[in-house]
Amino acid sequence: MKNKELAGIFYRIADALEIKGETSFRVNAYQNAARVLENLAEDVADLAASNKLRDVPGIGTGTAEKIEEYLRTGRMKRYDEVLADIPAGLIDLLDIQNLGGKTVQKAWKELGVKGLEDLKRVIADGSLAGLKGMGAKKVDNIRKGLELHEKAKERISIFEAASIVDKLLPYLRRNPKVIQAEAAGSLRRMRETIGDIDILASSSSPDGADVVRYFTQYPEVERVLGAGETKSSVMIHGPSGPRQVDLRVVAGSEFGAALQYFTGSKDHNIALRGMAKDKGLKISEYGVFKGAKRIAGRSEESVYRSLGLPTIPPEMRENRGELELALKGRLPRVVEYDEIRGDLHVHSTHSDGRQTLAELVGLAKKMGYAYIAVCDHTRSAAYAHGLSPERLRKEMKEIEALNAKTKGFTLLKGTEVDILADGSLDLPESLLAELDLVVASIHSGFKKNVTERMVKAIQNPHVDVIGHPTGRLISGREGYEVDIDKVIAAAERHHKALELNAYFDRLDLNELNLKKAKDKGVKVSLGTDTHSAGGLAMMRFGVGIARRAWLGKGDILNCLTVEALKKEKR
Ligand code: DGT
Ligand code: CA
Ligand code: CA
Ligand code: ZN
Repeated sequence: MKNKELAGIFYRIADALEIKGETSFRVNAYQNAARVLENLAEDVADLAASNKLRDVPGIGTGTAEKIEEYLRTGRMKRYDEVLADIPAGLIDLLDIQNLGGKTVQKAWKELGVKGLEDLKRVIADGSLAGLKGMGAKKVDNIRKGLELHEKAKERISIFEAASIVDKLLPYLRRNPKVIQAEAAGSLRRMRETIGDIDILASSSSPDGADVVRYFTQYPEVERVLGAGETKSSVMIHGPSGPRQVDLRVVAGSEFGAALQYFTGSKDHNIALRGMAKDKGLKISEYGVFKGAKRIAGRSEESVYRSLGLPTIPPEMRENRGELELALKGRLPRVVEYDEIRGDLHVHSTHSDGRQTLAELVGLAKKMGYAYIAVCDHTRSAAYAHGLSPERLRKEMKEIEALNAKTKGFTLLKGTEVDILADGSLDLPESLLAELDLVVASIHSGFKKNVTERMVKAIQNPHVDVIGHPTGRLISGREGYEVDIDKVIAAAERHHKALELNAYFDRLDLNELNLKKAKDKGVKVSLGTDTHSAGGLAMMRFGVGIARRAWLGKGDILNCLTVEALKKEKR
């Protein structure tokens, strides 16, 4: 549908007129047209085709002609004219809260401000505050708006997005008018980072205004960016600042279709729409239609079923071949969140973790696990209070004592042994041989023969897993200079596993490398690398990424029973 696209164009025209100092009458006319288009249930192109555009309240002859021109030619003369003599950077400034077209106009004409960088400069040097009618208070508000604007543009970690949504969804579901509420968008697909958070709710009232109002009253809302009858955008407090959350409210009969649509990905949806077309059906956020008749839409299952497809797990919806396989009935079965029996990379107070072994047992049992592998650091990781062979032996004794008095749960004796500069390991062979699980990781010399060192570690018969194999941090460290294809090939040759470190800032290997590993038959070991009490819960992000990489139960060590896991070790 071009509705949104056209609304955006009319908003831009209104913005531009405001900057030019046009009368508010003109400006309002375009804003109203944009709002009408935004809330239009029908496809604007259908209305134009059947000559009904002028019947829509709020769309006059002039607006209708502009819409028709755009639908016909892909351009709008008025838009081009209005924007021609305004620096593009100025238009973007209008997205900033507390900064209106009139102020932008003054800043432009009197201070030469042409974009974001200029705006920051005139705020910093005081010249904006010096303009007539401005003052410190107003500028302070603009500065706050600017900070929010910059924050809102950053992608956030999946952990941060999940923390916001985990509290927001129960709040929404408490409202008696809310039938269902779910996260959609990239969060539901478990992407490693999230642009904005998309929430979908269905409501029992005829319009969604009550639910929208309730949403904007959520105590964690810092600012309401917009609120209409069926949708709203707000900024909500997150662990590291306010983040944008979009809400859509639909009727119960449309919930499945809307959830499917707003989960995306866009590419998956485009491909799905093509498949629907091939079957003579039409799919939209409102349902699946055969002619004018809606044949599906209440549940997501009904939407996929009406197209002859099984429900595709959200994490797989990236148009990477999942639809073609599903159509042939050959969609791979990806690992389920509850098929994970344990965590294979956990730190304790013996090195730099904050939980004692006994506390870890309690936390792991709460997760429903049958085992965890205690993998503390070794001596050369001095910053992490790494263990000497003697201290590791002491830890192993303690683990044995705990296991002896714990039923139905096993602490595996493990290590996260440092891979040293020459590729040798930071523990003697004899000690490595006594452990249940040896994870070998690089923690220093990120640019020094990393590939060779990892391959050498893989060749060591005692090593089971290579930890965080690329060393990248999502928040900003590029990682090792490593040829990951060579590492995967070595792991294949020696039947070793590679880690999927589930800590939200690592997610290493990433989904593309995991897919490569799976295709070569290399097994994957999931570990949260937790150092704190909340850390074990990071597993869900790891499983999400595993599902995005199409890993199944058989590809993952953590799906084995503790007996099978020990046997794997030979
Ligand atoms: P993000 O927010 O950048 O992490 O990624 P998404 O996937 O959450 O994207 P967003 O928030 O722009 O849109 C949410 C979903 O809405 C998206 O995954 C699919 C759907 N959607 C948005 N725009 C379009 C569109 O133009 N066509 C189709 N078919 N779907 C769209
Ligand atoms: Ca989104
Ligand atoms: Ca969105
Ligand atoms: Zn590590």
